[in-house]
Amino acid sequence: MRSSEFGSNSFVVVANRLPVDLHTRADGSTEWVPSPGGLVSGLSPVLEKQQGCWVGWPGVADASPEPLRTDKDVLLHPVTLTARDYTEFYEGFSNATLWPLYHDLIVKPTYDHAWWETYRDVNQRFAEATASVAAEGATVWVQDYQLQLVPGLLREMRPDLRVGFFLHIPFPGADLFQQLPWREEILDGLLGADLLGFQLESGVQNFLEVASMLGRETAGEPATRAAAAQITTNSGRKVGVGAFPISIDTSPFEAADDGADSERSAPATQLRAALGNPETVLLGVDRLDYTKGILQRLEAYEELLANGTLDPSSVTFIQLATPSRERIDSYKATRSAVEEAVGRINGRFAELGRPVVHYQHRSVSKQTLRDYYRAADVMLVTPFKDGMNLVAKEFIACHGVRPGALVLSEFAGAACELEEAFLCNPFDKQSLRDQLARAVAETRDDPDAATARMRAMYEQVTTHDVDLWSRSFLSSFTGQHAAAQPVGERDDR
Ligand code: ADQ
Repeated sequence: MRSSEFGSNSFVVVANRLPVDLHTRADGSTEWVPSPGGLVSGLSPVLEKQQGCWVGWPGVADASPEPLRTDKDVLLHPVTLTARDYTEFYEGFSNATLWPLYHDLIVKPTYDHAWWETYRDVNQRFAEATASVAAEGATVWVQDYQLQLVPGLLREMRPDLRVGFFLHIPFPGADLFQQLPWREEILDGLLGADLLGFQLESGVQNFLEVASMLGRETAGEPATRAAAAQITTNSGRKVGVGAFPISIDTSPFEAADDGADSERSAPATQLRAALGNPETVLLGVDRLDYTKGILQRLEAYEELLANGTLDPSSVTFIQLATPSRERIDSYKATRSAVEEAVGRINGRFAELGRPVVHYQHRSVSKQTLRDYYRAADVMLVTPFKDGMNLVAKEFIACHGVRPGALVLSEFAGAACELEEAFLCNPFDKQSLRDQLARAVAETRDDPDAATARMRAMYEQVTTHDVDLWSRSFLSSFTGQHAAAQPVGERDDR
């Protein structure tokens, strides 16, 4: 590519999805609506601050909208995916091969050579789009498992760029990764970056083992918010590797005027009144994904109602489940099982007009979500495996320093930072039941202890926000590690 063909953007984020999706209204006109998921929640504040360019898919097959600028001055540069790309690249290789493999085989991955070809083609298209918008010497930050070949492709097209890559989901152990027929190609694609970031040190460790297993030289140890480990590529280039735990933009959650600090806000109070003012409100908020353990948490709740530990007249459970990857069989099966459980539990324990489970299969606005976080007493975040889990952090930031509790899976990345949560093993029903019962009991019987836990987690989340995440990653490019807030032992696990 000649330098006269370079773009003008000095900071470019490349992600599978744009932060907005193109929706067609009933009358045929189109509108942009926020797209779901943790990657967008994490990255939007970073790009808005940098006024950069975001390269991504607009969420609809075959759509080719013109680039547009957001009201926060971010340039959105759409990449078109065909219906076939959607099936083979997005639903297929990304979400029926890589997603289950990287989440430790909760369902069995499918290895399909045609899907792989399409994954390669689509990565090529993302790399070309990025090369066309990036200025000479620009910083390009590639996101997540759908685009693991982009760093290598970009290095071939535009060696002038500084390329970082961040993986939002866990990176599996070498014994699992070696199942992947295209393990060499994926490793080479990733090693095209100058800096590779993972959520946790365990992900860095797994990646170093994979690189070493596939014959690359590795040096250094995993560290948090620093690229203290290095891999030497076949051409002799050094690639930095580190753990950069993602977090949230806490500012919208901290507005004291709507009651985040010590009192429940008016909308949250109204929400509880609408529920019949139960003594305890439990809350789950997830994409409807089999990794999130929604069914198992409902079953644990059901068993506590059945054995008398929880009284159906004093407790209610709200489960928000955002529709996700709805055409994939394992997602259809998960939805059916969840909805069957909701019906069964209400059938067994609800009184007229007083369901014990309120289930909503839809996205809600960020403001509504904040009202739910404030209204809830006990938040249930119980994935079998999760890179980080931003919902846990959003609840902590939003609920504030008041009695409350977080029941959190040991297998969510967030468990490394939120030690005061009621940690549970979602593979073990008894662990789920015990920790849920303990959390409810503490919020009722010992509000001081519950507040102390919430305070400790609130301080952790508000001092380790998304700004620290992006600063520490981006400054590791230049070797000047961000002056992190006090990094305690909890950061080193
Ligand atoms: P996700 O698997 O999507 O993210 P998570 O981190 O919990 O999981 O983020 C979900 C986001 O969607 C949150 O910001 C939440 O507020 C929002 N959301 C969920 N349900 C909603 C609803 N019904 N209405 C409105 N908003 C809703 C992936 C990885 C995670 C990692 C993130 C970021 O799987 O492990 O934490 O990326 O790196």
